[in-house]
Amino acid sequence: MEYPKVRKTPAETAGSQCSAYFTYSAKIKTTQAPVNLKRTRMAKLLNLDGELDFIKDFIPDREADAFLVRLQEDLAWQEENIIIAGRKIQVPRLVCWYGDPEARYRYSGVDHPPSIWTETLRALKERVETKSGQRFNSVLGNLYRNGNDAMGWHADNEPELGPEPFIASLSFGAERRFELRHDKTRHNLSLTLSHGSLLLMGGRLQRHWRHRIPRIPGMQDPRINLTFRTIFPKS
Ligand SMILES: O=C(O)CCC(=O)C(=O)O
Repeated sequence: MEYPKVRKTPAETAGSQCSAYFTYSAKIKTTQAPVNLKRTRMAKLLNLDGELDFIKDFIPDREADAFLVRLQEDLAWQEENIIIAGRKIQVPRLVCWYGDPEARYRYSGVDHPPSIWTETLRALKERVETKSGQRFNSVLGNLYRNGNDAMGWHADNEPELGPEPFIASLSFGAERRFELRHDKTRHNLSLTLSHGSLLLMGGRLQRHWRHRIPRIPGMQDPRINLTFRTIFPKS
């Protein structure tokens, strides 16, 4: 099976040993020293397996406000049950799955045939593709109705995503904390996913790191997250 080549990171181009990079302004906390990357065009965090790129103001506020409303109203949000250790559990958020017809995705014991792209999702996909230089054939939507909705520790490492999944994660609405934990070193990173921001994940990130969106008790505001993905259908 052929996988599209993931664009080289600036660090790789420069011949560096570093495999994690941030090219945009972001405050990132690690378990070691907090790193403020505001003034650094490209910061290198050594010995971290994977690639992250954070673009805080990818979609301007006013436009992002309109997307939040439209996505909430137009998408086919559903409750979802997953199977964990043989038990059926309802996930604490609403979900939807859109994409090209071949982009069937199976995770947590549930098969996801895609709905047909809406005009809004297609337009957002094209903007994200232009920015990232990657192509996507599907998108997973998550609607966090309030701070009680969350996503537990996981990696997006299903076989149909390929060996080095490239995932573009677009956020609208309430700010939520995105936490990453390295499987072996237990190193932690945390960043705030804000309204209109774009997070790009690539390289070996899904192999070595888990991520989650923790609960914020008492918080009332909704948030929508769209993760654009490439599914490689089973041959
Ligand atoms: O809501 C988020 O930002 C995270 C979404 C996520 O981890 C996923 O869809 O796998």
